[in-house]
Amino acid sequence: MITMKDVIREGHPVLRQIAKEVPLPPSEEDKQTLEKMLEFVINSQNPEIAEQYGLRPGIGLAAPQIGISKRMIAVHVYDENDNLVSCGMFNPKIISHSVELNHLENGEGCLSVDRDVPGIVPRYSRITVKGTTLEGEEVTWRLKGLTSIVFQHEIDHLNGIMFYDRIEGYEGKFKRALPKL
Ligand code: SB7
Ligand code: NI
Repeated sequence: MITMKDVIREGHPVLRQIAKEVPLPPSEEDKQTLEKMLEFVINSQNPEIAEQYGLRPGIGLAAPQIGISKRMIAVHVYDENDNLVSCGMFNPKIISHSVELNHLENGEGCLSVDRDVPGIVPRYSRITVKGTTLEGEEVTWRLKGLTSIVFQHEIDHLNGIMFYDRIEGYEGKFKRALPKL
């Protein structure tokens, strides 16, 4: 199983690389990796398992965070209506987004960042994301609220972007300018 010792910390170049598209249908190996990523995210939210293995709770994980530069993310999050979004996704892509922005009141954190970085991380309020699920289904989902923010955070990892790159006025050793589109 994946534990914190598998999680790559900031400063490692893999977190700054553009992850590669996963050829579809995914190989058995890629599928297994993504299954393990989702298992990690779920485990991290289980107080007993998290305590036993020293996991930091997380609501998402991107493959580059375990040193695999491929476009795969896992998300396990309850939205504001308590609906659960729990999925592994290959090649997630934001195909449209709102003009309106949103942010988490208490900022964001990252399993690859072992410190608090306070500040507002501007995100789109709503996104439409397209991708292929762990089950092999090609899906197009309209997301809002926390779920939308997690997907944006994870897809940023696939593009080598850290959450603090988006914090205006934050300056730190690892901060980078946002890439131009
Ligand atoms: C706050 C936390 C996360 C996403 C959005 C807001 C996830 C934290 C875990 N990760 O580092 C996943 O990349
Ligand atoms: Ni992160």
